[in-house]
Amino acid sequence: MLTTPTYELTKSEKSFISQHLLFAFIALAIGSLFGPLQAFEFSGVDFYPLLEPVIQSYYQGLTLHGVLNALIFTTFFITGFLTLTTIYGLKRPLKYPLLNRIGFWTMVVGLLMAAVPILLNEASVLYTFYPPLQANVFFYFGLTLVVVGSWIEGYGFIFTWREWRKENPGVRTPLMTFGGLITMVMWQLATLGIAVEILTMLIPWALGLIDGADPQLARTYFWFTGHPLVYFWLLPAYVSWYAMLPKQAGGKLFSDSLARIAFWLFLLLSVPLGFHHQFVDPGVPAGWKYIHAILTYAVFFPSMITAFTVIASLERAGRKRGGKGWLGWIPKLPWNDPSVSAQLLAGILFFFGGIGGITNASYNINLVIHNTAWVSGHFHLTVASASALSFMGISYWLVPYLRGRRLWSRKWAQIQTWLWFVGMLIFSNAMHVLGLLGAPRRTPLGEAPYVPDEWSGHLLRTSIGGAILFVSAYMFVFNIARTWWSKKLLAGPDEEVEIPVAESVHPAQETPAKLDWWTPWLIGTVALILVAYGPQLIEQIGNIDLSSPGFRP
Ligand code: HAS
Repeated sequence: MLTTPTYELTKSEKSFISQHLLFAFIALAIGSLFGPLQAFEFSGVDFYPLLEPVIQSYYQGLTLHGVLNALIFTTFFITGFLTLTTIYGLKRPLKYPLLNRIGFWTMVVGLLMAAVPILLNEASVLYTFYPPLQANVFFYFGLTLVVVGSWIEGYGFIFTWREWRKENPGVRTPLMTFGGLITMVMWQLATLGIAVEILTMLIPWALGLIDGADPQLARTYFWFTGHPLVYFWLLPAYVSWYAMLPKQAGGKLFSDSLARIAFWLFLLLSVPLGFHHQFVDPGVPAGWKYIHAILTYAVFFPSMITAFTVIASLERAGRKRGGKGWLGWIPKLPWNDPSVSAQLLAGILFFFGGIGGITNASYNINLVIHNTAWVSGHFHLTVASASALSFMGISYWLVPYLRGRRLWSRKWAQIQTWLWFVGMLIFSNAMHVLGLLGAPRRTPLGEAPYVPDEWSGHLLRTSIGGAILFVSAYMFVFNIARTWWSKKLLAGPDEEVEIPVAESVHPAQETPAKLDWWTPWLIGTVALILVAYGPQLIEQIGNIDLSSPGFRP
């Protein structure tokens, strides 16, 4: 039986959140079409010529794959999901619903504005849009609006929380809301990098107001945002792993305090380490690279806390369900719930992604793997699994809840999560091995004359893994679409979908008040960013050299 709902979202709130998810799933459906094209191309099966003149190049397809999946699917899903965790966690409507609607439609306009030049092959600059690759100015305008729209939605969450805070002095912020707020505050700080890059360099350059761009400074601006971008993708999955999954597994969160410490450490450490993407950049002094490498090792820590705390919570749940021995609790977890299996499998894949991340972070080893297929293997285990597979798992209860309809097929959902897991193991392992053998990333290897025989088996595995992932992605899209417009409404209390809210073993109110106190953490975060980036930004801006002309692939 359901526990008494503490707050029932209104129809209009459910519809607003649904609009976010609709755009997210459309982006995923289109973006996922290009995944297998790249993967099959690796085995010499090149479908791109068949798509001409609509899609004119491998790089246009790769840009669509990266922008739609890594930027649009994630941003729309995350802002929709965090709207829910704000409203449901605080048990109150948004303070300024119109503000959040403005934010949402700003993102939509930005999406459409960026999509047109990409589809016209006027912005095949990949999701990192590094100059001197130059896109049509509307691509930059569009991305700017997507970011500004997410800022506005984030402020809407913060204003809602502040009003709740005034009315509930001394009460701990509900964990699902707390994690969402950390995510959006970190995002507001992190996106300052690309805001400065686009507004002060790329748009004037694309408009012809300045002769050229400064690729080195542009990369520094980009990676100021680029690494915390990954935690913008990851933390909403962590909100579910901490604040919902323990309940779905039939247990409780092992420690509310540890969860909050992990989120605070992500606020503190997400931004000041972007030079670990620039270990080979000539314009960044080695000393600063070392400092960012050390900070990268530090940001590893909150994820290790998460691994410990979430698995401890799952172990308690598994033992409550009769699990015995060291590992007997694992099969006792509710693997038959596709929302749970998706998130457990996402977590297992993320272990491998995390180990790869710490490998990337080591300055000398990075010189071996940088710009190789290894990195693509890494981020398919992280954003495409830890985040994307978790978002699919969340959708398996969230879409039925929002739409008041039964999930079309639990069986399909079950199979989909395991197909993603198996396909990703094959795909990402092949990409990691190819990277170690020297295969470059962002390169149509199928037609490359330099491909040695020793790569062929791994290129084939990449294609096989990619095909399995494509089937899994479209099983998800089809299942969600059938649910979205299903005629089978949820009928009666036994069918109602509950928003999972995990209690913690020790009540959240016992968590030290300091772990709900923003000022010192915000001051520390800004201070660390200034220390880690200030001197280098001053030096690189002081030496700015806007002489690199743009070119289009
Ligand atoms: Fe990364 C490059 C370092 C995490 C995404 N990363 C990338 C790129 C992307 C990306 C997209 O230091 C390519 C960018 C480009 O286009 O050039 N990354 C790290 C490190 C971490 C890390 C140290 N990355 C992520 C996450 C991402 C992401 C998260 C997306 C969501 N990454 C790098 C570096 C590069 C890089 C360099 C540059 C490489 C180069 O040279 O270009 C850490 O945050 C990782 C910590 C993670 C762990 C794992 C903890 C495990 C957990 C699972 C628990 C299990 C559960 C389930 C709950 C320590 C939490 C259990 C199941 C049961 C059955 C019990």
